[in-house]
Amino acid sequence: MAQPIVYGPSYSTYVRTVRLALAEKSVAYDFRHVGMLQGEHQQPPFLERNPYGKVPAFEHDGLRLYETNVITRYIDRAFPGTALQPADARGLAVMDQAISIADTFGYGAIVGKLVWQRMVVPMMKGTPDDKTVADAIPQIKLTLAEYERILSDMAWFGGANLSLADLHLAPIFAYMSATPEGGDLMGAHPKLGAWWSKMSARESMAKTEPQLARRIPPSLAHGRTAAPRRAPRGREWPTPTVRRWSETVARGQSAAPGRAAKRQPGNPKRSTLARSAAPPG
Ligand SMILES: N[C@@H](CCC(=O)N[C@@H](CS)C(=O)NCC(=O)O)C(=O)O
Repeated sequence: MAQPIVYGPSYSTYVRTVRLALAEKSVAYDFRHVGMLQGEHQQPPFLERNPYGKVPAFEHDGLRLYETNVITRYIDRAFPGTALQPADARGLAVMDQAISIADTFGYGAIVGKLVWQRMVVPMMKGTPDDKTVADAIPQIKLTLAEYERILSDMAWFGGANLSLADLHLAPIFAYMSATPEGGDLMGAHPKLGAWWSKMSARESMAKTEPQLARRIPPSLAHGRTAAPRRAPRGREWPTPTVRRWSETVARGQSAAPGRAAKRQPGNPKRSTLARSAAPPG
């Protein structure tokens, strides 16, 4: 049997979820980078793998898949090793509920707004839009409160054993906890905090640590003013993670200018990453 192939950048939360599933099952795989910040996910040949222009895409023995939920379920069913889905209907429902909340409500507020403004915009020498962050906070608080309630006294999202839900949430929490707001947001939820301590210490998390973008498109970076280096109360800012990220990007930029994302005929959509990076207003 051939090794599966994962297509996408390691810094994508959804790509990391797929890689976490493979790591938890101890499945060897090929990992092919797709430069999302350069718009490669919205150009051929990636569009042949996912015409909707979203990462990740996946291939195994000629079977091509996209949509993280579909890919991770396939991985769990197709490969031997620890089951990543509960056997009972209630556990499965809890797992599905947690994943659905992340997809529908959590990702957009946490990654699309908070993480984007606090980590990606400064990385591109832009000024974070505090209003975007403030607007996202109620939705993030609701999402975390729901996770705290759903987790209840279970060890993992779905019961006594790690499940796909834990792997969907972990990459999002990893980024959120690196923002200045992350500590306070998580501090309000002790069960979630205990879950995160366990989850973030897993070997699979170390194995899938994002390799942050080496370069960003000049179209996104050009003309932006340096972000004010504010020091939120009681917190070093930028955090070591953000500083490493910014430095890596800065090195990549000076070494080799990135390619600007090109619009393709018939595919005029810009990346949501690019869209959200637009200056406020
Ligand atoms: N429903 C998709 C969502 C994947 C997704 O949103 N991926 C993000 C990166 S984490 C992406 O491709 N963003 C690029 C864009 O929207 O242009 C899945 O479950 O795989």
